[in-house]
Amino acid sequence: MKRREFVEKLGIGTVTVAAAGAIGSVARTASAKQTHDHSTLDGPMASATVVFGSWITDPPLDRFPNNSPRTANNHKLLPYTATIKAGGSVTFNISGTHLLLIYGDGTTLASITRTVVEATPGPPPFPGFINDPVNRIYRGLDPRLLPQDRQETVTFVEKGTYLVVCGLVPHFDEGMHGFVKVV
Ligand SMILES: [Cu+2]
Repeated sequence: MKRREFVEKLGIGTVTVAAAGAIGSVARTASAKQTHDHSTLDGPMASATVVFGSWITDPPLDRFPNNSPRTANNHKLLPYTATIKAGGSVTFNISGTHLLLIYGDGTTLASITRTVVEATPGPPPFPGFINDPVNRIYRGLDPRLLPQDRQETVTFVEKGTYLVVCGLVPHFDEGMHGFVKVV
């Protein structure tokens, strides 16, 4: 099905035309943002995979049937810098208790305000998460609610160098981070 047919079937086309006619280019921009982007992007830089924490195997680790020992997790982003084309995506392969935070072009670790939320005295105690929304383009799922090991795939529209950080307080404090370069 062609894109225009699809839009018309949904009845979006009529609304877009009416809105654009009434209030001009602002309405057109807003409606364009609400429509899914079905353009294509090819080549090896259309997407990348970043390991966001991984399990250590020296000494050997036995997680069966459901064991995620805090001390057996390697708090690294691999690669440290992933490069993709604008409009592409990065899949973060998350292993362990981590919170994915992504900040816009030019953000540094030092520029993030260390505001802590969700810390609980326990038992067991929980150290909480960093919550600084300034320049933040993405905050991932709460790792307390899920299987710890999961994937989150994020789209990057604008060119720039994005800072990727773990928002779990002790990991943030030790500097668990990397970058996504969008070219
Ligand atoms: Cu972490």
